[in-house]
Amino acid sequence: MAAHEEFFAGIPKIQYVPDAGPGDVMCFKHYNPTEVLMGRTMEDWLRFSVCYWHSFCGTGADPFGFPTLLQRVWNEGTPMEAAKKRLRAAFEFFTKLGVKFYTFHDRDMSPEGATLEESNKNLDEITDLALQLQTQTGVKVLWVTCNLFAHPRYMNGAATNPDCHVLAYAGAQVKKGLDVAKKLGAENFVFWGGREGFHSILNTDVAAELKHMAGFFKMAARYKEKIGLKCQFLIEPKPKEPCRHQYDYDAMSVIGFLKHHGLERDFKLNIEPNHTTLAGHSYEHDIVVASAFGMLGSVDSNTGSPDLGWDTDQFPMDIRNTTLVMKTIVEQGGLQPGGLNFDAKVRRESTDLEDLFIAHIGAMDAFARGLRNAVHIIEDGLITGMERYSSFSHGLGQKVEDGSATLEEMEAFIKENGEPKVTSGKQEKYESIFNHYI
Ligand code: XLS
Ligand code: NI
Ligand code: NI
Repeated sequence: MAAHEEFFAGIPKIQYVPDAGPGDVMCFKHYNPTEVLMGRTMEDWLRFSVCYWHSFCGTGADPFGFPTLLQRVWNEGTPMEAAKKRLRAAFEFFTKLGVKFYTFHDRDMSPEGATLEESNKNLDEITDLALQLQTQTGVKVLWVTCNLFAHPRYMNGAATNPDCHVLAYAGAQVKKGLDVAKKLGAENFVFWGGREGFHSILNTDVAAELKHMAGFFKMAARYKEKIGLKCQFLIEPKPKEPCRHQYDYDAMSVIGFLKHHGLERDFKLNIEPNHTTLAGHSYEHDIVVASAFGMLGSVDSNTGSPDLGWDTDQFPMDIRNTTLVMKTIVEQGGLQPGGLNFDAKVRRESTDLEDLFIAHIGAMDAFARGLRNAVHIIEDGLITGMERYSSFSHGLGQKVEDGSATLEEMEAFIKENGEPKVTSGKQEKYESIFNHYI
């Protein structure tokens, strides 16, 4: 077999060098994959994944400017040639970086054809190569998703399109996507409803669209069952962009939708913090909310620029944020079969090939530090204890906890005990303790 082109020549496998200096950005200073924390390796707690669409399909083009990332030679050639080169480049990158998972959309892995049959044929050919590279390297698919938002046919939505013909196309595409998930052994399958929403309420039947969306998810769940696909289904909330309003607004809206339609056993959530902040919440908010319902399945670990208010998909570098996220993840016992997927792109001004490494290494180190911090916080127990809730551990509080209390008992309790004492919320105390660990 002919030796294949090396895309990242001169970049060796990235090593853990804990005493490296501040200027050394091409090594891990905190991420030590085999180190065990609270009974699990760092690699298993973090389950990092590289995303295909930003890191291997991105060109740096934006609505105001042409491509800037001109060193991405894997994007050159016919669409099928580029698809194969891109796959080889990606696997070289995963291996050198030491990341065990990747994520992709059907249409960024292989080009869309003129017909569904042609698109499927392209996907078969490219996923044959993907399977071969997975076997050679041991890198696995964290999740697959179908791109149901880029093609013009989806301009009015996919599962919520007013035209059933379009919904059917989306269904056919998802059927193939699920087959591909099975073929490649994907651990999860994501639905991101980019155009499931509206720009004007005047031309939108919200009740009908939500019903169609639920029906669409049920079809997917049934097909998954039928083909014996074992992966976890995930919905990724986002409040807006590209739609003015999207139905999967945030974690709480999606959980409500799933429970309303009896879908809560079939789906969990893939939370992207940049979407959470677009919804007007704090960075960690939806991760905490999804986890509170036992529905945090995976994380698209990125960050936005709150001053811009767009989905800028930057690499997560803020240790406060990663600490809060990892605290939630460790407290729920990990993310498996989900993981931390870098749905993030280097800035279009970060034009060197090594910037792709620097970005991932920096973000992985930020999460490794977040993990170490979270473990310290949990082990010390100064924040997790929260003595504010102690009244629920006995007497009437206990009955409220187990759901057996009545309003009559509340009344009797107040007649006997009168006004509650004023109790300090101690916010600043906990903020000070938290800062100690950062
Ligand atoms: C877009 C979403 C998208 C999903 C996958 O904002 O983050 O990239 O993660 O379709
Ligand atoms: Ni995402
Ligand atoms: Ni996004």
